[in-house]
Amino acid sequence: MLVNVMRLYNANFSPNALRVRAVAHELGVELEIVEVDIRAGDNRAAEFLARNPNAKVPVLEDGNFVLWESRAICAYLAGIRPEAGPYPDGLKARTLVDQWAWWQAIHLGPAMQKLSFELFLKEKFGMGDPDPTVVEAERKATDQFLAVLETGLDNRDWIAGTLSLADFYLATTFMYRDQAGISLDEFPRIAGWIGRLEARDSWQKAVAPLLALFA
Ligand SMILES: N[C@@H](CCC(=O)N[C@@H](CS)C(=O)NCC(=O)O)C(=O)O
Repeated sequence: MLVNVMRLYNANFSPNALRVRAVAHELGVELEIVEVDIRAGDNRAAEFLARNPNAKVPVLEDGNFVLWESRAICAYLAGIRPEAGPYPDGLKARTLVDQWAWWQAIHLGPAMQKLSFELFLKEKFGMGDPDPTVVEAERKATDQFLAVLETGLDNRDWIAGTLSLADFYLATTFMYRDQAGISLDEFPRIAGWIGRLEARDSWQKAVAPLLALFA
């Protein structure tokens, strides 16, 4: 029987694509990776825009079914392997995963991304000096959000109780923490949690192509 392998339109530098690769490895779902060269503008080509009019990676293609937005893609993959458990069926358990997922997408993620951009990626891509006003505001916001996450990890190894999609979503936010000068010294539970997550085979496999870019 011919098995249809799903295709992931990916960019190795992208934390949004990283979260999909990590979840796919965790689930044991095989993906055919199609690298999209963002710097060369491949994401603005008509063929790509037909798949995602936002001109962004990641995009998943499962036969004729095309899906964008990394968290939606992760939820779809988890639905293919429900027995693996990172997106539980129970209403309360699933909604807790969603709670942290939305919070990461709307609050923690943007604050930490802006800090990483100002303090690391801007220079890396030759886009000028950090803006001190943005750095100050986002550092303050990041500290407040990290305190919330620290409290959320009280008495638990994983943010929603058992390992879930939310842990992977949150973890991608921490990708450039050292380069952005985000210290976890005052957040020992976060430090323990990210250490556990980053030690997983799935994460190691997914992050390798990104680390290679900055080696
Ligand atoms: N909310 C989207 C964000 C996707 C996104 O911002 N992708 C970036 C790479 S990290 C991208 O493709 N940027 C290309 C561009 O904007 O030109 C998701 O989670 O998938």
